[in-house]
Amino acid sequence: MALSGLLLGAATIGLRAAAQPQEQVIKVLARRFTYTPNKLTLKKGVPVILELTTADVLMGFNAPDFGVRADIIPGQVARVRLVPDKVGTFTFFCDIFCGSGHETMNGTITVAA
Ligand SMILES: [Cu+2]
Repeated sequence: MALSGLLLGAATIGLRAAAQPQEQVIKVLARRFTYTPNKLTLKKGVPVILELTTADVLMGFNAPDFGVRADIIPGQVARVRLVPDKVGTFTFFCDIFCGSGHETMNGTITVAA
């Protein structure tokens, strides 16, 4: 009885995993005063996970058009989910002062239909 319940549970988890495709993970490395990559190309309606890390100091990641922002703390991975819900080219930028050059620390998110 207990065993069959366990098996049923395992099968349900399997089905759920199959029904929901894994979201693409995009790693973005920040360093004074750039992001790598600094151009992201996404498809409308296909959410992605951004894994943000910094090679040197505390950085920010802000993509206001998609309501996404994060602190990128040295030694940690900041994970944010971005839902590209509109087509066009949008800017993301560092919103934590990180030195002279900070003002030009940005990149673009291009969303295609
Ligand atoms: Cu900065």
